[in-house]
Amino acid sequence: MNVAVFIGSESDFEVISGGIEILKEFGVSFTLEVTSAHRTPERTIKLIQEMEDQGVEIFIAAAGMAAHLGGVVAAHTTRPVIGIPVGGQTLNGLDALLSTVQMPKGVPVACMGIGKSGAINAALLAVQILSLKDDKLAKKMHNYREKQAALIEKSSENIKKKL
Ligand code: RP5
Repeated sequence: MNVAVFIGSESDFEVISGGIEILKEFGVSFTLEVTSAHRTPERTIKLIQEMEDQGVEIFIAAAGMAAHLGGVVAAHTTRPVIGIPVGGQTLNGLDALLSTVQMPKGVPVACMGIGKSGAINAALLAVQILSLKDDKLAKKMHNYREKQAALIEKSSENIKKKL
């Protein structure tokens, strides 16, 4: 198992599903658990230990509102933790963004942007970290970037046709 994805609530799943698709696309082995820093604190800590025992190298933590899941995970592992602030509540994710990004010094969480783009970037960042020691994955990432660039060039041609 390479990556453990923790979400604070089942309601977060829809937001992070794009990131899950990326992990699948790149063939990264992962597991997903719903676990909450405040509703199931013991379970969260137990899961971190279990994931480490299974060889998980990177944790992804997605939560909304006072999003302390990333910070709690980071407090219990020295492996990289990527945080995704989930929006959709009263403050549209600004609360979760600040909670995730403003970790006091000493225990970092690599905070992505709010919501669906953040979830996709979290998965891509995880792939990039794993690529450091996996040439096949690095090649896949290179191809992914090339495809993205080709799409932008195609868009440019499409728009020009409309002018
Ligand atoms: C957070 O509170 C979760 O990560 C979720 O984003 C938010 C709302 O949770 P639910 O009330 O939908 O379970 O803990």
